[in-house]
Amino acid sequence: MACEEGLCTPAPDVIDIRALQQLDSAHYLHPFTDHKALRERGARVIVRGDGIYLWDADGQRIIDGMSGLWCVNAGYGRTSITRAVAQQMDTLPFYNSFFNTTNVPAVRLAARLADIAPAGFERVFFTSSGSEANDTAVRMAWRYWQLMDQPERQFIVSRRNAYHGSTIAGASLGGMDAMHAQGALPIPGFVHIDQPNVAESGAGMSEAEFGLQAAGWLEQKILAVGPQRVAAFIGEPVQGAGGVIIPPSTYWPHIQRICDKYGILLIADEVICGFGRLGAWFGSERMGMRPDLITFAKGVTSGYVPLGGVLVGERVAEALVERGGDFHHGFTYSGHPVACAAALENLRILDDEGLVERVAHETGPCLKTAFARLAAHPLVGHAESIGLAAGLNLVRRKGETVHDCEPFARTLGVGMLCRAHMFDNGVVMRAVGDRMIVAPPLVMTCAQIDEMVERIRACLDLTLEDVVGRGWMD
Ligand code: PXG
Repeated sequence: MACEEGLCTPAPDVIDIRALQQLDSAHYLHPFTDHKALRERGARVIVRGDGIYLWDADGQRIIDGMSGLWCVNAGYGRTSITRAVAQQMDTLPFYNSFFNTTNVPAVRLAARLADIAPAGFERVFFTSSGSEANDTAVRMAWRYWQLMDQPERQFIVSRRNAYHGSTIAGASLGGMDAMHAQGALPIPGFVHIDQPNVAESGAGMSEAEFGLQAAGWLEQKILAVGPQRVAAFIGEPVQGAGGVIIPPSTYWPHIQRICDKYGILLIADEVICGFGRLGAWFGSERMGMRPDLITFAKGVTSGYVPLGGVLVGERVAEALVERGGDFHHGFTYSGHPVACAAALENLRILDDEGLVERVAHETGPCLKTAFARLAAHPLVGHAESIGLAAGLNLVRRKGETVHDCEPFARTLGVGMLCRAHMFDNGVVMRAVGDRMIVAPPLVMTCAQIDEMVERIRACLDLTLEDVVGRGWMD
């Protein structure tokens, strides 16, 4: 039916937007979406991207402050990735890696990833998403302990408010109450500790002290479960979807000590933090972690084609490879040649253009300075950044420290109000409650960071007018 109406052709100038929106709401179930509410509004149709910009079907140019969904690290419009993909499709669009076969891009990518990964990571297992990567890491952790003659080690410790994906294991690892509440999650054996959120829980102590205290929650959980029953702890170096929650510098080193003390595997979920987001190839390096498994997705291909995977450290690789025999796990698209070709070209771009170093030494510091300026805004209680990820808290009353700020009542939905202004004014910024976050493409220049931040400031002004007008602020 869509084709009869001419809607199969993607050229934006021939798209009847309203008709497309109607078809969208009639047929397309979007992820994490209230469809009844969406039907009223109609979805925004994004038709084109170039560099840090997107265009919608109404012709509005939008600064993509979220890199698609934390993934378009190399920016839009990279024709060399398109060419690599087309060439691979012409040569070999698909072949599987089961039954003693392999393909050229998958092998080259595995070797390239071993090159850029932290020392001791020589092997990689490919998936098509971050959720599958985390499921794979859990299955590897369980298999590892079986092979170590400790099969009772089955508990996985994760953190509240974490996001690790939407498969059954991913959603169980995640600490999102709303996801669990929709039924039968988390599955048994997945337990959670609180996140190291300074603003929320760190009152009355230094950041360094709070980092140690928050890491100590892991030890308490291990002791409560029984150390001989815990398989692994999983965490993002910096929590992304949870709201760019940057832990104190003492946190990860202490988590590492605790994992070492009890022999527990450490899984770093680098789905967001990997491939330059924090100004290093992997966030683990930046945060002082020595993980056993690293899960990745998103930035490995800059989102051009779906790909994820698990980098497997020495300890687990030795057991799985040398003693494990057949690992009964895998996906049709593990090592998909087209996805791997896209990743190889994407990694070449990140490397040749020095984008990871640029985040560390140039654009990361620019974002930090720009967000520090936003902290002076009357609505902003607290603003911070790391690499090219940043967050600010909207508050009813500012205070001397983050702990003295008075938040808005959650039910007012001030974050969503602010996000709507961003949406209308051509900048994508996410709202996590009343925390507003950005994670722009790594190609964003300092001048473009200033352009983005000035738009954000204008939208904060509009939000301020709203909340004052509604009597929500003195
Ligand atoms: N781990 C982390 C840390 C993620 O951020 C996943 C795993 C799952 O990846 P896949 O490829 O299966 O989606 C993610 C995904 C948001 C948002 O609102 C973030 C993600 C996905 C959807 C929404 O910030 N991250």
